[in-house]
Amino acid sequence: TSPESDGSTPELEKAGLLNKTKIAEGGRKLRKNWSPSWVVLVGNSLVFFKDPKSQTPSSWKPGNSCPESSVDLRGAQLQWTNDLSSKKNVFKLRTVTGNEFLLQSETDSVIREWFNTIHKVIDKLDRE
Ligand code: I3P
Repeated sequence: TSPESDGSTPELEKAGLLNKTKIAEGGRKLRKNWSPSWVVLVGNSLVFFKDPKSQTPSSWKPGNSCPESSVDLRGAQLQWTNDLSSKKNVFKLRTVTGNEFLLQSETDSVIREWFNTIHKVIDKLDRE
């Protein structure tokens, strides 16, 4: 049985600090506003927390702090992008509902790990 099918807490896959900006909501373009975000990949969702300074890897747990927003990865699309930002190491995440986010890290290995891990989750959901 998968971690979620027995009703237990979904598995924490990854957590860390990334720069984030939302660039579209329901397909409508938004003005960019980059800010650091504590990002947690848990189960089928990417969850964003504000105020990363006050976050620890355990503080995402239900009741400990309130997420700013979360993204359902089912049907989502992930792609590296050079043209949507002047920053390096940027990828775009697009949800089925037409919300688009850019995620970025100055550290090559960090952003590569995030890309690969999110990609695996999306691929797994595509095969279900
Ligand atoms: C934006 C801000 C962003 C920049 C964006 C600017 O200006 O400088 O950091 O995106 O570029 O428009 P403002 O703060 O006035 O909204 P990048 O850092 O990702 O390049 P863009 O308009 O070319 O997307």
